[in-house]
Amino acid sequence: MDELKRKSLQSLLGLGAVGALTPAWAQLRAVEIGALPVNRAYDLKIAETVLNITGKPSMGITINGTMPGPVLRFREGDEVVIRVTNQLREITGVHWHGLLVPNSEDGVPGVTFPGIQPGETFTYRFKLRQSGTYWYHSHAALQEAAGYFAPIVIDPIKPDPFKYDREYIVMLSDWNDTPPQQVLANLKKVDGFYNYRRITTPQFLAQLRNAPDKKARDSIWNDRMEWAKMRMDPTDYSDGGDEWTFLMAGKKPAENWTALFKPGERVRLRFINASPMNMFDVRIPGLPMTVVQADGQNVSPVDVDEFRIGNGETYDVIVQPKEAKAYSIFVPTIARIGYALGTLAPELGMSAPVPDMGPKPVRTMADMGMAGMDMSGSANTSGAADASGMAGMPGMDMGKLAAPSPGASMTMPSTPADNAMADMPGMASSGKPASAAMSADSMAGMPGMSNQTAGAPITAPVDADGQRRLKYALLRAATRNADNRAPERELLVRLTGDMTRYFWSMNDKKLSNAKPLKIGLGERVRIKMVNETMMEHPMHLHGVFMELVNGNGVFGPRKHTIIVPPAQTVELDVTYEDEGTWAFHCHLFYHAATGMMRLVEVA
Ligand SMILES: [Cu+2]
Repeated sequence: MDELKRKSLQSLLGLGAVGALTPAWAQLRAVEIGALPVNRAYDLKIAETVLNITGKPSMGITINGTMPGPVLRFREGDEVVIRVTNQLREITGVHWHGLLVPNSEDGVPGVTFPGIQPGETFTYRFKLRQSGTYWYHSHAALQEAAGYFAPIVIDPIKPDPFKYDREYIVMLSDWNDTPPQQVLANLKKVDGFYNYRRITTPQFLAQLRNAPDKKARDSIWNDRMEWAKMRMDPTDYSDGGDEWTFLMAGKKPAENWTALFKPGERVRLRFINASPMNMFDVRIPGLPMTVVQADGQNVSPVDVDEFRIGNGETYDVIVQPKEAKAYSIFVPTIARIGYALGTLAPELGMSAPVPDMGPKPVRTMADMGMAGMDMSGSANTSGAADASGMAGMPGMDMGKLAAPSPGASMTMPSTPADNAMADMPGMASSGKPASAAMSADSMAGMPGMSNQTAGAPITAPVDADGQRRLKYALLRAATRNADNRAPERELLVRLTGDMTRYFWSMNDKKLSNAKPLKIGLGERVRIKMVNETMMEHPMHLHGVFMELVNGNGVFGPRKHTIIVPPAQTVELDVTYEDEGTWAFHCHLFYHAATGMMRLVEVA
């Protein structure tokens, strides 16, 4: 046990910290949301608590004694009151992730309010202007990574446009026995070791373009990929010692958290990625999922076998298990360093086979938008990645492409080719999946489906490995966005990283060195996010929904968190209706903590 950890535990014992409880909603037998009360007021106590996740005690921060904390179940339109008592030894603040609240209630200490002092109680009050699946977490210091988060469910006034018989929350998280302060220190330490290999993506692409021949290109590529393999996994800094555990409803895979169903029932699963440092690919082998909601907002249903969920995102899916058997809810991290696991079953004590995670994914030149390069010999990703990377690329031989690497290409940005895929008539209500064997060129030429009404079912195209994966281009808001004006202005936000020490930034500046971005109240602004790094960044904007520009026009999905894949550009439109200074940051915890955050002044 390292020094910091020992001290933490000693001081905790001295303070008489108690062991953790299990929240009612996350017992080993999952509690149905329908059984939880709908309230207008909640009292939350934030405290240090000794947790035992891995078999040895370590310090966590709990809400009302549990990790994750209690579900807040509300009703849309209600005026709610949440009293938060801070029993920590430092300032705290609770942020309601995805909720549209007045700036003073947004919970970011030092930005939207002074924060909650130790021993004090702060009362949040706001009216709920939305329904759906959300969550709440600390927005102070390094608290969130110690387990300080929990779900929010807001029942709609008008019933959702889909039916289900039961519903469960599936909250995903990660855990490390090492205290967050030490994890951060380790990241900074080890990253320095790899510094000499670190170059920015624009430099890298320029090097590839300028290489004299294929051999030189391959050499540059391979060298970079060695580095990228390490960096793809945001937690892969450890030479041993620090181990991550992946949790579903706060439970380890071996605990077999189980949600019950009766065969034939429609079950709504509300997935929330509360993980500080890991993104996941979610699948339930043998059970197709219909995505009906993204980030709390209803979308036109999309049938998929798998979806990627970034830190902070939520997805609601409907499944209909027809047989009286167990199904694994299998949730590997995108870097395949481990998985969270639970079971859907007709009775307790059942389990289903756990699939192999497959190989660790490898990035391809297509992922990097290097469409003009000779791709032969490189492992390839599938689906939209092919189309987006290769559309318009003359002479590209699709036949050379090898088997897909799982997970490397799920969530693609709104490149023109990506949009074109969403416009494919084959993906409309016919139920006939679009073929992944189609060439990118023929996809790009498809006529649009802009006349399609919201709500028509879509089937995700089949990737080369037979799996239908959700892509951002397939997300279509169930209702038209309120503001259909064209953007008046474009804001460029480059996602960047420092070359000499572990910190992440926006437009090359850490939060501490940067001026706030300015957006007018009611101004229609397009934000263009350009990822100049080799990692995904799940970007979260407070105070407004981002309307993703993905080819669906006024039906662009409303999201509070958007993954920007490496070397890709993602555009979104916003219209702020609440003034104040709002946070805009990467939801990878240590990215935000080291500077990948901006303030947005809305006035
Ligand atoms: Cu990031």
